[in-house]
Amino acid sequence: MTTPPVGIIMGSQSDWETMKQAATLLDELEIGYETRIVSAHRTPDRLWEYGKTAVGRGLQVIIAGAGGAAHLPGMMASKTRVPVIGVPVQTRALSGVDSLYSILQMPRGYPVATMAIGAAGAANGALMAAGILALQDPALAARLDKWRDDLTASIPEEPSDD
Ligand code: RP5
Repeated sequence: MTTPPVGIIMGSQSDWETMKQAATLLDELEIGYETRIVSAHRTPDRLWEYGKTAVGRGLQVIIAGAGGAAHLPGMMASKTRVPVIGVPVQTRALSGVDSLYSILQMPRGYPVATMAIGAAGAANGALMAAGILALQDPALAARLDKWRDDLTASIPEEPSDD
């Protein structure tokens, strides 16, 4: 089976609701992806295997979402040089600030491109991945430019009561 360019991974089934936003955007931009539940704490061997094989399999970007003690994106970045985009999933206890801090503050040498908390972060993760892939793919670059132009055109100049 051919490996798609993007891996969307998440710490739990409960993260899928958020991470779906990334999948939807990749669909819109016609970018191939795979989805996996890879938990830093519950399935550490799966995380290790995914990271160890990422380059060899041909993954080009990994979008990793997790909540709470969100170690998945950082641990994945420690295991592979494939760029990791981290999505802090919103939590009930601390509103996702816990996830954000867990993902954001990486030590020198192992970067994670950290997005905003929640759904917007997941969507932006996909757009960030698209921007990286578009550097080497003119057709994708054109689709991404059009997506951005369409968004701009959809913003009204004045607010309405409807
Ligand atoms: C993290 O714990 C997951 O990324 C998830 O956001 C959070 C809660 O997981 P569940 O208890 O809902 O499976 O590992």
